[in-house]
Amino acid sequence: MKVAVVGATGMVGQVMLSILEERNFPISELIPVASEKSVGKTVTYKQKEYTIVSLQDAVAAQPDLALFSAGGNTSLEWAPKFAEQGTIVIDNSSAWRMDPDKKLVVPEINAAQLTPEDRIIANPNCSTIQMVMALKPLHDAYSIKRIVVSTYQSITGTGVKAVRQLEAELNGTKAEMAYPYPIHRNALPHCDVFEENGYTKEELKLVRETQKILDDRSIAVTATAIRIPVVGGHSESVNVAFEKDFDLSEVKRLLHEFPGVTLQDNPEMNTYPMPIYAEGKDDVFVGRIRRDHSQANTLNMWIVSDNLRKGAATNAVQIAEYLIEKMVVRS
Ligand code: 11C
Repeated sequence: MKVAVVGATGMVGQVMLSILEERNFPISELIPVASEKSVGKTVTYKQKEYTIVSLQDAVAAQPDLALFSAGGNTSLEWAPKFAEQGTIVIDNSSAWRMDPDKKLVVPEINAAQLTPEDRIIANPNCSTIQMVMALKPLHDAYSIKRIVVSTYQSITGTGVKAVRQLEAELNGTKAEMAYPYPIHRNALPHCDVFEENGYTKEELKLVRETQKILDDRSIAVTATAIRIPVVGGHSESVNVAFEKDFDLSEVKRLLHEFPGVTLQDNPEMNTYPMPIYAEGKDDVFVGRIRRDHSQANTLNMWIVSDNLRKGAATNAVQIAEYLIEKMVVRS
């Protein structure tokens, strides 16, 4: 396949290239794409250098697949230009996620919805992906009524500017500020921008995307998203109320059996998920599973995943692999 990686120099783009390589994705021609200031520079893929091209040149090259991680505005403008000529676009931005005509896909949950007519496919937000991965088998078994989620999000979700801010704070040097406040030794109750209703966009993504992926608008979701000085992944404290009662050992079995989920839950041994250990892995890790005794049929758990991998690049590549496997596109 001729594959364009749009946003190839960004944090997700770089991980995307690593994952395509690790998984030996069938690429006949790689087309790395980035903003005008990076055109002519190179990226490395399978120990070879590839020259970065402009979006215009990438469209002209007519790739079979374009993996976009270049922000919402670039996706809104350019994804249709690729799609119109037959390229399948898998878009990692928020641009198309809530478009009723676009599928919002986590392969383990709803890839079966995909058809050859889907030309722009939306990859969900990282914090949503890891939460729905853990919730899907439980929703199927007990039917979710309400979710209360608080996130503890890695600075890599903001991008390289945030990583530089933290490094500068640690080294006592100067860097451009990604956040309105220091991030070292801090916790910012502020991920993405504030909306008029007092929630941030990140919090609203957790509400709306969860309902769309689980295909159930009746699920009540409320979220608080926090940025912390961590790089390995996002963590989430999730309180979930079900219609039906559950058995804790069955909850653990369902999570253990769900593809892409790893159970790490043994308090006696201090075993629970942590971002430092989730970094570089593709799974979603779940632990601290316990009954909420303050309310009927309610569970608490802790979910951790590498936001650049399953939360972004891995999920996008898995969608592409599904399309190939089901012959929606030729490889
Ligand atoms: C963060 N979740 O950690 C964001 C990054 O809508 O794709 C990804 C933003 C998005 O800040």
